[in-house]
Amino acid sequence: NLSRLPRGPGHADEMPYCPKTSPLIGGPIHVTFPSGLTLAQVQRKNPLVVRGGRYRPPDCEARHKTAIIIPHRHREHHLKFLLYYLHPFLQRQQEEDWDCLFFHDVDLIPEDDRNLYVCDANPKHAAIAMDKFGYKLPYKMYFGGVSALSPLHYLKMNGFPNNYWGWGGEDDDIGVRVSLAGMYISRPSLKVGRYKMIKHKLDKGNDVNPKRFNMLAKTRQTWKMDGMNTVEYEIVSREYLPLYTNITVNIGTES
Ligand code: NGS
Repeated sequence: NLSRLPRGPGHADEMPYCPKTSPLIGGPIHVTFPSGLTLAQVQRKNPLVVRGGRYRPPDCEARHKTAIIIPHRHREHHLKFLLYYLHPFLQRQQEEDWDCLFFHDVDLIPEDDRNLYVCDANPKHAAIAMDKFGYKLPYKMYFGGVSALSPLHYLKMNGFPNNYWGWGGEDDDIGVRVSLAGMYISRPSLKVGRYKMIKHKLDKGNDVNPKRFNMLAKTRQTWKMDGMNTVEYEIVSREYLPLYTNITVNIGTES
């Protein structure tokens, strides 16, 4: 029976694949920010999420495996709200582990269950309708907020640039890399790719980068020489917390 596969090494039990469309998926999500929310409450609401923030459906074999990467610094307050929505959202989509990478701003909350956190044949831009832009794209080439790449997509575009410091432009550079590497940007519908941003002031120590336009003009010349093949970092710590894995890296300073 092809619909039944072993659960992997160490698992004698066999389970059917989850249905192609999860029966748990609803439609729009009403996003509010409960005051006094704690991570302990989020943990209690998500008893099947295990160490490091992992989840697998308890009674079927997931068809999709996604890792959510949420770069952040001094933004635990936003992370808490994101985890509050993201864990139940992903559980309704019946996913586990990963072979697909979601790069996720810490302050964006998905507002529709049908926005599936799975990879497409091409790099996907998921955050196409944000409340602060009136639920439409701010400009045609916008690739910021939430995007999804398979490891193969990531390799083809030589990953992300390493030389953008401060605010702005890095997401545009990544969008340009997608097309320079011969790929297209896929997008969900405007109805589904909706996000609410947690309102906040500009981060301290993250000033607007005055060099970003000059750098963007040169992406075509630089993308093969700067990216995944030149990234340098040092892992400071890796903590397997109940709701997420917290990896702290030292990326040095602007040279
Ligand atoms: C563009 C920035 C992007 C940024 C987008 C939305 O102007 O990095 O605005 O910004 N590009 C450049 O500066 C070259 S937002 O309104 O979300 O803060 O993502």
